[in-house]
Amino acid sequence: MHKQQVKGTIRRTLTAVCGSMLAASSWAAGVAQSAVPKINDPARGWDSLWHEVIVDITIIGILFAVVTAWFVFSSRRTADNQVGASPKLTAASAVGWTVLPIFIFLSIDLYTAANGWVLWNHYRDVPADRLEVKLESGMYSWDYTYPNGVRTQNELIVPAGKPVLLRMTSRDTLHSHYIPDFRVKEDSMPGRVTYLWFYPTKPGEHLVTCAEYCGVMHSYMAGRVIVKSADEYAAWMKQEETQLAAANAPAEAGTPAAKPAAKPKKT
Ligand SMILES: [Cu+2]
Repeated sequence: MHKQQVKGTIRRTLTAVCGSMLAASSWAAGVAQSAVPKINDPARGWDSLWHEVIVDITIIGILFAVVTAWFVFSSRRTADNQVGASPKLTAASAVGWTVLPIFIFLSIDLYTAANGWVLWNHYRDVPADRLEVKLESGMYSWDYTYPNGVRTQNELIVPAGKPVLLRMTSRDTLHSHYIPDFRVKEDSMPGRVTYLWFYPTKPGEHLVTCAEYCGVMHSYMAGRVIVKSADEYAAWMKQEETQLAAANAPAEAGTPAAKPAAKPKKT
């Protein structure tokens, strides 16, 4: 009796200690996560899902090849003029041979589909801290406009370490803005705004191409994403802003000068 009471006390103490440790670790994990905002880059999820699909279909392919080879071997002719006879399956084995493969295939399909759905939601979940650029596509160019009015054509220049959101539309027909390295592709179409986002982490250049047949020059509709370091990007943007201001200056200076000329003459 006394031993049972001691055992009970030890069990309760262990449960309480383990529970406290779990609570403390999850609290610490929560604090760590909130302190450093983590960007859930869908490109990495895309890669791991692709890898998973390749592994799955390889295993299934090998499995079916082995089973088929076994059937071919076990059903081979063993004597001259042998007449084959198919074995009668019992009801249980007939159902087993039908249901089990279906169950295996459907389980893998459903599992992959569920992972694909989670990944798709990551693609739609744009980080709040981002660079937002407008894109107008047209036969045959990609025209980007930055928030400060700076424009580029066929070259999207972005800083490393910041997610980039493209809000896209088209001035003529259907195009598809495809950046293979960042695992993103989204249609741009007239009369509608679509979006995609990607996360460049280090300086480099990446191909942009149109993934929707849009006309005879479709295959020439290529561009680049140029990822610069944060400092280089800031310097480039400053230079572009200066050029933009200089280009707009004559028009702005001309506006007040035109006002007196517009005054009606006193008679
Ligand atoms: Cu196109």
